[in-house]
Amino acid sequence: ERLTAEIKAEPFAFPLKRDAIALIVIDMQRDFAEPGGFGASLGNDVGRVTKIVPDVKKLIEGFRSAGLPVIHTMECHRADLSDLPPAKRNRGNPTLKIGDQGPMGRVLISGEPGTAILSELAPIDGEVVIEKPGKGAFYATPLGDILKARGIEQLVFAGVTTEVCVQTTMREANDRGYECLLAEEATESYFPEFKSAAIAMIKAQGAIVGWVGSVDDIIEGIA
Ligand code: C5J
Repeated sequence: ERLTAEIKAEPFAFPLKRDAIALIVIDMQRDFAEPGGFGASLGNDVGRVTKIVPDVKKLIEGFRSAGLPVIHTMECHRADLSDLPPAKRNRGNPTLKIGDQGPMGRVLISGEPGTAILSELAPIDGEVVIEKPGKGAFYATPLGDILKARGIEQLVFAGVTTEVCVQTTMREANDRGYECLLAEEATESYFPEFKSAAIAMIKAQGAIVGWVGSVDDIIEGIA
């Protein structure tokens, strides 16, 4: 029998399926959060990302305490760059291109120090970690098969950046039939106005992409 409840959310309550929900934490990597990384090389204020770490941690711990799955993603590429389209490598005129040697190793390359998830938010044994070459976590990854095999039908979203990798993945998930709930304080953008706009467009038209809720309400709902 399916355990159901509701989580307080916008634009209306999220219809929780307690035995079919997972948390997906998008790209909380050093390269997007620390000076000297890829995000900073594009001219961004990475301090905005660091500020959400306590809320992301709280949400991860809420899922772990509830015995529910936590999935992590990392935006990164193979060392030989075979999964990096030139159109992506050359975009944005960054001081450091993907694959270049930077202060934290080769930028956004699998296994390099800067590519790692922030130590406070590191995956623990048994948690799925998806390495993704795109902005969306379903493109060119095993995520869809892993969710299907585990009977996951609903995803709570945290991570960065709200309007890029988080929103792209939410839209990919929504089109694949997942019900998506974004944790508002556990996501951030380098641009505050883009976070607000992404949240507005996600929940508009009766949750056309998904729901938005607070970290506390989500933790209370799954407990
Ligand atoms: C970006 C991401 N913004 N994780 N990556 O390039 O959102």
